[in-house]
Amino acid sequence: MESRPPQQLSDIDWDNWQARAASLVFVVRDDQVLLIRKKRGLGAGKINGPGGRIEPGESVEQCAMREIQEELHITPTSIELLGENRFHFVDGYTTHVFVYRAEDFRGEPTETEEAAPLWFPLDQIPYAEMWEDDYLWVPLVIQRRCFSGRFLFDVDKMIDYDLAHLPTAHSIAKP
Ligand code: 6U4
Repeated sequence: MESRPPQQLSDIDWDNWQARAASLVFVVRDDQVLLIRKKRGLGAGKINGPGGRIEPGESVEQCAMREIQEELHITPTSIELLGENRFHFVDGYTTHVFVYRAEDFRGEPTETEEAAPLWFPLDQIPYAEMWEDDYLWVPLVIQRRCFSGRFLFDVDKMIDYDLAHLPTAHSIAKP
């Protein structure tokens, strides 16, 4: 049956919603955050955290560690899960992004074919060059608070969202 594209979150059947998991990692060190200029894939040209989609057989933590290694050639010494964001695009694309914070890493952030590293002071995060939802929840990552968000996008325009603060990350179910 042909159905109308969703226009708001309530048009989506969230009980049966499915998406490939993905990761984002925000390294926060010395009052700065390490971001990337993404050079290819979804969101190319935007500034974001390093991350990408899960591969068969890996956990979402392993995905987060692999993506930051591939994109910036660094290895976080530890990562902490803080949030999850469900992104639904009106064309039907979905991605379930698990958001991590790291305090430190080994290696030197290095530009690769996928990404260029950029450090920003915590009070100068470049939201105008990031995905439209990021100003809503990146501050929670900086404050080390937990959250769960759902976002409806038409290409890169956010048309609806909700964002819940969570007391802990325990209620986030990982694949
Ligand atoms: P691979 O090839 O797996 O590295 P990539 O293009 O990075 O693919 P994709 O296309 O599924 O993966 O996009 C997932 C990545 O894009 C995750 O790192 C999260 C990020 N992303 C997608 N929509 C986003 C949004 N609205 N806000 C945000 N990050 C988003 O902050």
